[in-house]
Amino acid sequence: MNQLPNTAVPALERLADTLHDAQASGLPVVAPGFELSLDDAYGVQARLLDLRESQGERRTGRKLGFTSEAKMAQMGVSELIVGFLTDAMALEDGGSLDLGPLIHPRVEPEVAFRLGADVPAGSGAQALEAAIDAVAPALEVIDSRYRAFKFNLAQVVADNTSASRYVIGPWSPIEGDLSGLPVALAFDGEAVAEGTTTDILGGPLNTLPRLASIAAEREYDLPAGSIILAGAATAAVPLTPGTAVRATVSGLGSVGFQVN
Ligand code: OOG
Repeated sequence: MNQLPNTAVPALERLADTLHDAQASGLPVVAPGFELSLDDAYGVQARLLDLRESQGERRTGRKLGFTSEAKMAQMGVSELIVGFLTDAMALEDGGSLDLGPLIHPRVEPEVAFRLGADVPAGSGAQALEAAIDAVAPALEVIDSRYRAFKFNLAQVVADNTSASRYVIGPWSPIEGDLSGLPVALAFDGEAVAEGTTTDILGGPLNTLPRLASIAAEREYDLPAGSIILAGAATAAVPLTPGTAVRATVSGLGSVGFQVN
């Protein structure tokens, strides 16, 4: 037989394929047993994006993770990470989320930015900040493809930072530094998590230089219209069927969806 031994298939490609299949099937996988560098992990993530684009999905932006103490403490990691967003992950404000294809989804209240101009790779923090034209309250649904949400930093980067779905509320122009705004997450009208926008790196605008440096290092552009999720202000809360979910960011408004 001329069959190639398994080791001939690069382990990183196999990891990307495994994570892609887990996301599509809703069946979790065990985190890889081999040492994964952060560089390799971003490479796996880039392959996941290629796989999704080859299936017709379109990039819509980037999301940051571990930008608050609450999230770092919840997950036991301490470095900011970036993942990608696609149109297939977007839910309408006021829409519904089908839990069927998901593994163990959790939701987080966030702040989103929108780019009004192209930011070519390597443009730097000032260009990115200058290109932001609006801010909105947002919700992110994360759904680790790893069993029991158990991973280290490189493993969660490889899994596209657990990105699963996102919902954007009403856009408004940016006024002030956006710090100190109370953030609340409610299930069926009852608060389940609370924080303030200061919990996101002292203010969500402070995430932009970090995104600019990761985008420069990883050599990707951020086209006009891109959405940037600045990361959760609170710990993530597990989703249950039948729940009405709403995030409110004082001064920016609110955003919600219904879980089916
Ligand atoms: C990783 C995603 C973290 C955030 O806002 O901090 C994240 C995870 O917790 O599974 O999106």
